Amino acid sequence: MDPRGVGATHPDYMRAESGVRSWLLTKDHKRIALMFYGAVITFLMLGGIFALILRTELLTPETTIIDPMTYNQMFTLHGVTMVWLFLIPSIPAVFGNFVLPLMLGAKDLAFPRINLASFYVYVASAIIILTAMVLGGADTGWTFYVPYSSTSPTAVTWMGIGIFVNGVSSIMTALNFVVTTHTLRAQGLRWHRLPLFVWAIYGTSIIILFATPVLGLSLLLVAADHGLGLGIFDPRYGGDPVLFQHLFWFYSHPAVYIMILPSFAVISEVVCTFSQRPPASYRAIAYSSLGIAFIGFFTWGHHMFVAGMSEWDAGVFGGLSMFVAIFSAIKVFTWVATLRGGSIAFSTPMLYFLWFLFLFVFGGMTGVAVATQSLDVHWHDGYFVVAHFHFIMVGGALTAFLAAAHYWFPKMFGKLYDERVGLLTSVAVFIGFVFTFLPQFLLGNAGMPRRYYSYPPHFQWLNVLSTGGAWLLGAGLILALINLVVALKWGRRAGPNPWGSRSFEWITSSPPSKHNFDVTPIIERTPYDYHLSEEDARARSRAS
Ligand code: HEM
Ligand SMILES: [Cu+2]
Repeated sequence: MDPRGVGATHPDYMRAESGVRSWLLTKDHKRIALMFYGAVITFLMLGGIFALILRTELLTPETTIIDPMTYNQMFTLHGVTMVWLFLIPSIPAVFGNFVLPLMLGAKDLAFPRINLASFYVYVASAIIILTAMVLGGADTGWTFYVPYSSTSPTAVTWMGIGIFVNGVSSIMTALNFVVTTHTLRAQGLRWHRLPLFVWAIYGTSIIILFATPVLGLSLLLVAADHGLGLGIFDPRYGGDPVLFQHLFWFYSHPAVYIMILPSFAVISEVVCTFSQRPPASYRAIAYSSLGIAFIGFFTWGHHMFVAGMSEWDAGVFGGLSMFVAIFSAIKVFTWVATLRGGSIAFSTPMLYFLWFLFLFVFGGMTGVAVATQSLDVHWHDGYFVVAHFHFIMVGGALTAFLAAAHYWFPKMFGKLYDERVGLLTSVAVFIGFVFTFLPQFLLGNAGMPRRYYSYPPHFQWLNVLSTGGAWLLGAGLILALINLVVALKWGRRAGPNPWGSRSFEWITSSPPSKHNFDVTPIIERTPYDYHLSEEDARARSRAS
């Protein structure tokens, strides 16, 4: 038998063809996923460098390394890079692309060419955004609030166009996932047998399809206001700046779920695999993703409590926002209940799950607090909000990204990484994270505003803690990357299913062959049948 596993008679997808062309023009979802992988990691590093420059500047109350104007551009570039070039595409375009067809027992996504096009549109958007950075950057913050953004002397027009193009890429990927889930499921794979990963990616795709066009068009209009003086939002020409905020947050609040639902997708798989248990309630996890996707569209007003809103409206928006927290809590309780009575393995992905759980719950509860108008008026535009959204977006989405990177590493590359180094880097990431962002809640509550270049000296000690934490976090991430890169070359061979998971992507060899499965699978069970013996499960999920 091939060491890659059962039935691996064909060469794996990485060696099936060779040469640069065979990669750049590939229609294989697995290769496209790897190209996205390279790209999003590059942008994570770029965004990380911007972040370290920002934090280093804030080490002292006055000038440390850069001037105020550069500081403004730096936080804008950091936000734009992290949100649109890393967080939004990361889990769906890399892991979704790679494992979703495998989980469905399909040969590829429904539209392989659109998948490849989506990658190039993403690259084009990155090039436009990078060009804008070189042409003077932007100093508006990632939210591009008008009227400042329509008058700023920086390259706002280019940024707007770049983000518009980026949205096109994400819509193409989302469409592909939705159609694939509907049409390419293996024989026997009913909706209630889908891995929970698929449900959450499906929910994410639905949000992308409804929300992203609104953002794309709003930023295109900002670009037009800035470049052509169109006057949709610019009050000088009769435009309405508050309208911009409505449109921006109509996308950008759901966008936070575009960033976090894929994390839920990963976490659900990790929890079941490493406790060798079915989810405590499959339906609760599956349907709450759809609930979040739906309710997420009615909460955007919580970003505008201080933009002129009646107390009645603020109450309604606050209440609806808290509704989302109920769905998230359902998930959290279900994951924790899944652990009960399981045989738990504290491997690297499982450790990331624990960090995820702590940071997400903490960040989510501060969300409930800021959704209360009376509290938000005090915290708005301060470091409390910065801490809140980093707890969720970095603490939630980045930890899940790292969990996924370790969890599917053997499937993607056929190798095992060093577990001890994995655990160590994971601990460094967590401690670095807590030191970076916990002090920011205190800073915000004490009155330090966000986006400020200098601050009163008595805020310094908290800023020093935060900056030190950021360096440690950066070091942890680099070490995690090195560990995985080393494993690519020197790691031990992984069999088809090193974690003993029952999910369908582990049925095929590691790494999979070009067409995923050598025999078209028939699925006669659920992906969490831990009560079956491994042979039994295998027999119920393979064609003969
Ligand atoms: C699901 C994960 C979540 C993510 C990724 C997230 C992300 C964010 C981001 C990025 C911001 C800052 C936007 C800016 O730059 O101005 C923010 C602000 C806010 N979030 Fe969340 N959030 C999440 C969950 C929640 C929940 C569950 C609630 C309410 C129950 C909530 C309530 C708020 C409020 C009220 C603000 C505005 C605060 C202000 O600007 O004063 N968030 N969030
Ligand atoms: Cu929001």
